[in-house]
Amino acid sequence: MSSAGSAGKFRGVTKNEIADTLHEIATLLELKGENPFKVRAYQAGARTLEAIEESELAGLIAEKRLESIKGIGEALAQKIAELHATGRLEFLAKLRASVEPGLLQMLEVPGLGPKKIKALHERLGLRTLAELTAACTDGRVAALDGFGEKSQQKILEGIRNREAYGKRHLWWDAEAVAAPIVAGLRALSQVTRAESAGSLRRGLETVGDLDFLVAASEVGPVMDWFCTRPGVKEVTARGETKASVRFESGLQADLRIVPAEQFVFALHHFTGSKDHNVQMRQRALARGLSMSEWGLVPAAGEGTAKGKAEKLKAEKLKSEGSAPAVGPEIQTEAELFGALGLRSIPPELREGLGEIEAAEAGELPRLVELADLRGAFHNHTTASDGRSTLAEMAAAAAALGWEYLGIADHSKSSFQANGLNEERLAAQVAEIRALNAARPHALRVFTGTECDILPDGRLDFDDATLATLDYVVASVHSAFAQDEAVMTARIIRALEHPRVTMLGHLTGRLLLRREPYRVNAGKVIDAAIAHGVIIELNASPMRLDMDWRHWRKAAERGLICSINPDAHDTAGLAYVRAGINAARKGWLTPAHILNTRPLAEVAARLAGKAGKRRD
Ligand code: DGT
Ligand code: CA
Ligand code: CA
Ligand code: ZN
Repeated sequence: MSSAGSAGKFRGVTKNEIADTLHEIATLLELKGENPFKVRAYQAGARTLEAIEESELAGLIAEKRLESIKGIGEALAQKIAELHATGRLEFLAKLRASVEPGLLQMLEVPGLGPKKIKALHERLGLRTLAELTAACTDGRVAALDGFGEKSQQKILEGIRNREAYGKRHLWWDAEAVAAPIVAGLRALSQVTRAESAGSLRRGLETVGDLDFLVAASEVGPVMDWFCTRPGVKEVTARGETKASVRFESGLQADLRIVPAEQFVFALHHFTGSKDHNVQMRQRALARGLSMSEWGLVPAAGEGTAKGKAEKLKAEKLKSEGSAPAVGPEIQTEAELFGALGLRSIPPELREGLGEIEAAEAGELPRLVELADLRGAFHNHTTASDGRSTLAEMAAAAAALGWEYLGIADHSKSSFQANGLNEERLAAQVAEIRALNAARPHALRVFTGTECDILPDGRLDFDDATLATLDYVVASVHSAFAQDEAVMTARIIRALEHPRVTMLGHLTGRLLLRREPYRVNAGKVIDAAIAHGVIIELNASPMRLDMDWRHWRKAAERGLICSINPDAHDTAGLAYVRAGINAARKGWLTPAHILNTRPLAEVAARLAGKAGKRRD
C-alpha cells in the first residue's frame, strides 16, 4: 500500500512516515553494500521513532534533543529534522537515483531482500527482472551459495505473481487517487454531475482501472483538466468525449463525458458489473424495453438488444450531442431501477449474485454503514509491532466517536512482531485498566491479545493467562505450508477453546502479494457457528479476510462478524471503511456485526465468553 500521497501542498509529516523513509534508506544503503553499521543506524532510528509519541517529535526537534535519544546520532537527527520541516530529503532522492532501476524492481519480489539482490547483482551480473528470470530458468541462481533450488523456485514464482498482480490495485490505493479527481471534476464550472463508476464504486477489494463519468455543458476544458492531473504519466487515448490516462503508479483511468440526460444510464452501465448488466438488460427486454448506456427505450419488434444498442449509438453519433429518447423523467438510479419494477440496488451488491431477485421481492438488506460502527477490535500498539502508543490509539478511537476500542497485540510466538510474553501482557492489562479508570475520554478500552494458533492448534498462552483478558483473537502466523486438512483441523481446534472470542484473518492472504494458506472455509465457518465464535472481517485493505464472497451464506446461518481494522497506528483505524465495503458486498446488516452493538451489549457478550463456560 502506498503511504500518504505526496502530491499537493506540504501538510506535515508524521513520525511514522519519517520512520518509513529511514527504513527505505537502510534498504537502499544495504543494496549498495554500504557499511553495515550505517545501515543498522537507520533501522534503529526508524524503530526509535516508531516507539515515541507523535506529540513528542516536534518538541524533540525544536529543542535539539533528538541526538540525546539512544539510537539517534547527529547525522540522523539532521535528516529527521529536514524531513519533518519540508517533507523531503535531498539525500534520499540522490540515493534512489544512484541505484539501478532494475534492482529497485527486484525489491518488490517477495522473498528478495537487499542482501540477496546485491549478491545476484555482483555474482551473476543481473541488472533487470528479465535477466533474473532467465538466471532462475537456467539454474544459475540455484547454483549460487546461499540460494538453492527452493529459493530459485520461490523467486521465479514471485516474479510471475508480480506480473499478474501488477495489473490490479488495492481498492484503498485506487480510492486515494480517485477521490480528489471526483471532487475536482465536480468543482469545474462546466460539470453538473461527476461520479466514479466501475469496480471502485462497487467496493471491490482490487480495482483494474478507474472509470469516471461526467455530465458537462462543455467537453474541452474538462478533458484538458483531466489529462493534466498531477501524477499522470501518459495520455493513452483522447477522443471527442472519452480520455484515458496512466498514472505513475501504473493505475489507468477512463473519463467519459455524456449529456446530462444520459448520465444516469451511463452511470449504471459503467458501474457494472458485467453480470449485473446482462441480467438487467434481460429484465428490460422481458418488459419490452431496451436498456443501454444511452437510455431505456421501447425495444424494436425485430432484432436483438445488441442490434438495437448499436442503432442507438449510430443515432447518437449522428445527432451530435442531442441524445435519442432516453426517458427524461429518469434522473436517478433509484428511478432507473424503479422503471424495471425494482427497489434501488446499492452498487456493492451489483455482482449478479441474486440482487435483482431480492430487489424485486423487496428483500434487499439494510446494509451496514460506516456510521453504524461504535468501536473496533484487533488493534496493535507499540507494545508489539504497532507504531502508536496505547494512549494515542485510545485518543484516536475516541475522536472517531467510538464507544470502545479493543487492543490485541501479538503473543510471544510471534517474535518477529515483538509479541508479548505473559509478563508484558500483564503489564499492558494493568496499563489499560489504569487508562479506563482515569477516563481521559468517554471510551472503554478492552484488553485482548492476537494469540498465535500454534501449528498443532494449541494456543500460545495458557488458560490462566487468557482468563485475565476481555477477549481473544486467535490467528495463524506460522507453518503456512500445512496441507488443507491439517490447517483446517488446527484452526478448528483453536475455535473449540472456550476462551477464543474470534478468529483472525481466516486465510492469511495479502492481496496482490501473498496467496492464502490452504484451509477449508466451509468447515471453519461451521465450527465457528457451532462454538459461538466470531469470525473477523479483517479490514486491512490488503487483507479483507474472510472474503466477502463467504459472508452472505455464513451470516444467514448465524455467524457473527467483527469488522476489525488490524490497525498498527492511529491512521490504520480508518481501514474500517474498507471493511465496510467488503461487509456490504457480503450482504451484511448491522445485526450481523459485533462492533455495531452498543458498549453495554458488547461488554456483556465478551463477559459471557470470558466466563468459565461457553453459553
Ligand atoms: P475492473 O476495472 O477490472 O476492476 O472492473 P470494472 O467492473 O470496473 O470493469 P471495466 O472498467 O472494464 O468496465 C466498467 C464497467 O463497464 C463494467 O463493470 C461493466 C461495464 N462494461 C464494460 N464492458 C462491458 C461489456 O462488454 N458488457 C457489459 N454488459 N458491460 C460492460
Ligand atoms: Ca474499472
Ligand atoms: Ca475501464
Ligand atoms: Zn495477525
